Amino acid sequence: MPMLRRDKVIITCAVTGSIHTPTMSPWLPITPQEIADASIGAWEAGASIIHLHARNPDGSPTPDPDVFMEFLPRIKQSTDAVVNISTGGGHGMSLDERLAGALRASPEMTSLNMGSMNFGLFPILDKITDFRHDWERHHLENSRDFIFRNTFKDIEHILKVLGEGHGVRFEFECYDIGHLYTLAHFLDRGLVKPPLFVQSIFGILGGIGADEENLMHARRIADKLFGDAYYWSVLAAGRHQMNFVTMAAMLGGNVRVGLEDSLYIAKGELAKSNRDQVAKIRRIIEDLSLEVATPAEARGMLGLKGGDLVGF
Ligand code: KMH
Ligand code: ZN
Repeated sequence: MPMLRRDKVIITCAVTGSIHTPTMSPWLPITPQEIADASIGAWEAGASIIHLHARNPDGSPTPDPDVFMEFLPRIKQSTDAVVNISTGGGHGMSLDERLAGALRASPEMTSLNMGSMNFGLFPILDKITDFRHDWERHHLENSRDFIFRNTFKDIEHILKVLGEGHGVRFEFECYDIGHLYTLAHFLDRGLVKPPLFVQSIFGILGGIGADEENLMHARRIADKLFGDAYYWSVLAAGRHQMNFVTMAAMLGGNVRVGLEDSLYIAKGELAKSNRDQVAKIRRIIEDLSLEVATPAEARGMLGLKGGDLVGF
């Protein structure tokens, strides 16, 4: 059976996201300065790709391109990291809003979510009673009745405006096995080009659960659908983060860590920085006698346009 490609291990760090809220951790990067510093720290520790969202001063997610432009140039000046901008944005944003930052910045990579789904953040409400900001409770509560919309038309639109229009390549976010088949459909139609960077996601309520059987199944089906036309990466939410990415590295995959996906560095211990999570998985990867990819190596593997062709 054809197998996924294995070169060095690409570490992606997703430094802030739009899931967690300021009450959950004092270490969550919020301001442009904090997001830039977190990105630089993650790169110093060994991340070659930085996956980015933006936030307002109160910590709520924002699609405002002006906010992205406050931290993107700082990251570019201080690192050679690949900048990957989210097109998933945050709950409640329209598709146009979700694309605004990426269209302004014309980065080397963006995320591309491969299906519509329920995206349940509300179970976190059981663990927190006092929130620092009113918006946090609403944000979590609203997820009971929110569809994270990524229709076939939406996906085609993103492929056209960012892929064709800006030479962007994609982190294909796959929250369930069906999303792999959707990606295969776009591959069959020639609308996405190998090598694909498939991000298998485990443990989001509404998507596939964080069970090892699912990790193996995702790998098997991705091998079957994409053969050597893809690189596989894995992220898992919350306490499943480190063990799932470790298993992915052992199985020939790449890894994503960062405070977007988990606020913890060990059981019951909040991560004080994105850097610490990257350093931890880097140690594990190297202890497994695997090598971590530099940003230049990641660019070569994924066929990126280069850091000199971005719009920031
Ligand atoms: N928050 C992750 C589970 C995106 O930004 O487009 C998925 C994600 C989506 O990173
Ligand atoms: Zn994201």
